Amino acid sequence: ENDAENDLGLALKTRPKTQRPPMYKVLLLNDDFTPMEFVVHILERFFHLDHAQAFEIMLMVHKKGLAVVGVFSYEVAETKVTQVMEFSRRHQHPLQCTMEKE
Ligand code: TYC
Repeated sequence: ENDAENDLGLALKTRPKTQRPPMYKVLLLNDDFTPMEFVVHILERFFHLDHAQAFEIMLMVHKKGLAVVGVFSYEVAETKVTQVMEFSRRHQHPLQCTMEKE
């Protein structure tokens, strides 16, 4: 904490602005073609979710159109997006993964 003084000479307590790095949501988007089991596999492999959590998030995306998979620093979020996009492309699935500032 910092002490400050206003122009009446009164000591004030002010909070120093602690800068936290911005965090990024990683979003998974629904499509009509990617198999459900493939999405579950992606969530287990790249987001370290157990099978039940992975299945739950996959179903949420399937029903709602998209879901937040996790919240990460910029670098980690970007790595996850790249991993998902490359792995999906390599298996010829149109799965889309994006990131968004929180
Ligand atoms: N909608 C897909 C299907 O019915 C499953 C799916 C779920 C696809 C989540 C993408 O991010 C996704 N096979």
